[in-house]
Amino acid sequence: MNLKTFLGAMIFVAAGFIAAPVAATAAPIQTVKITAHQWAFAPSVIVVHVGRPVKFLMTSKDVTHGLASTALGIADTPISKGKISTVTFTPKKVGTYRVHCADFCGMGHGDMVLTVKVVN
Ligand SMILES: [Cu+2]
Repeated sequence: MNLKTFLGAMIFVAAGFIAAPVAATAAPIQTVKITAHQWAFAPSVIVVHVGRPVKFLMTSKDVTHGLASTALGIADTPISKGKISTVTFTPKKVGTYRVHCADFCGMGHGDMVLTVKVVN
């Protein structure tokens, strides 16, 4: 190993030490349990943070519901009775997002809303 290679290796190792604490302090994923039922989500309001990944663990007490939000980056995810559906997203912008149930679930479907408040 010549000097140039050695110095290169040392910089590589040093960069690893510098990078490690940054990775360790990254915001841990926020997990939120959500239960859907005709015709509401419980909890109905969820507070999340810009840049912090969020994982929703969702289940239904009755029929199939769903969640989807282009604005929040939530992929269209069905929520079925007796199953746990998960969806992960990272909020990008502060705001209050009204996310409607994405699967027709009966009379009150139009009013079935999950409010997601994105804060810093
Ligand atoms: Cu619905």
